[in-house]
Amino acid sequence: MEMTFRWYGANEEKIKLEEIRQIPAMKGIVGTLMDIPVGEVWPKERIKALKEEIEAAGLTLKVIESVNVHDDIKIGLPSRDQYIENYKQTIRNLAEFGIEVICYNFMPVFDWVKSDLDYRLEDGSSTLAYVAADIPEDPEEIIKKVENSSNEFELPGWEPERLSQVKALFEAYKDVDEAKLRENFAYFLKAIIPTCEEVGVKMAVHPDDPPYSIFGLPRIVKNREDLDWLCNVVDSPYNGITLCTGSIAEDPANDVYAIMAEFCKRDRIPFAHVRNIKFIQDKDFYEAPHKSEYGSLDMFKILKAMHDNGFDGYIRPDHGRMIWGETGRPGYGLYDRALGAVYLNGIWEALEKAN
Ligand code: CS2
Ligand code: MN
Repeated sequence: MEMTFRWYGANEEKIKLEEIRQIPAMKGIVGTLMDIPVGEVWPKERIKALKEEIEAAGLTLKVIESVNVHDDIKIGLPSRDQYIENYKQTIRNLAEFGIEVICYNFMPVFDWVKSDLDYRLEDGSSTLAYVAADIPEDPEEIIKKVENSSNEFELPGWEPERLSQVKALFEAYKDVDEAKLRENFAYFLKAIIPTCEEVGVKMAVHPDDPPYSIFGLPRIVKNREDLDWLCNVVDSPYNGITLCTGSIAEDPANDVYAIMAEFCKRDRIPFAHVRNIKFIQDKDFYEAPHKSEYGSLDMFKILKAMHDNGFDGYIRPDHGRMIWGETGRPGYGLYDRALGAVYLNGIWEALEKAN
């Protein structure tokens, strides 16, 4: 198990690599190149510069989150073949600089969706929440909502250029149901996984967040059956999962512990996001501090499922609250994620020593 921390880059955020380096037992950065438009090849010189910058700070760069998949691939347009070629080239370029895992998602139009990016907890901290009644019917409203609550930063998966065309995007998806989306996903995986096998990079799909349909859009990475489908459609250890405990558990019907155990055992989890959520009522929830007693998930049970089933990949704390007066990208402050990392490392040490 190797602990990592997501970092968006020096031009994108104020948290410094030197600060991340001071988190006890922090080993690596989960990196990205936020400014490369979706669908374009990631240039080697940019990857090289990112790696050198991170290594100069005493950290490693083995995981990328995300290389986003162009909507034309998800919709299945003729232009997808060119975008797939570009994706393969990006995989090759990343492999050249020692990248081992690429996290991505296959959600139509939106990446994650939350109703509130500044949900106040009793202790005065701020977190992200999903309250179904507060999700507007018109998807354009949710875009405005997210944009307004984050005036400082561009949020990943919410690139303004792309979302400004949200009506056209919805129109383009009108004939894409779950079956069609699955067919397009299979087409994509069959095309790229041989390249991954050749150069030694593992693909790791992030579950849908939330793991059910919203705005009438299909969702196909939402439960055990979907993950099983994924593993079988291209049966390769290079076709894996970013098991995000928070996202999977947002549907109370999902048994996050059993899913974690099964897919660790099948060696399909090269990367895990480990976070807690607290249900408010029904499926409504907020993102809680990592420690078990604050949320609805038992973090010991999650890490034990990983440990006992041979997990040896990368792990990161997921979203944290904004605490101690920190401001910035919602979910991605320094302090609470650092506390999360230390807590997860503590549980892991106990699991190792108990054996
Ligand atoms: C992340 C996702 O911040 C988050 O919610 O977990 O945005 C994740 O990076 C993407 O879905 C992966 O492509
Ligand atoms: Mn996640």
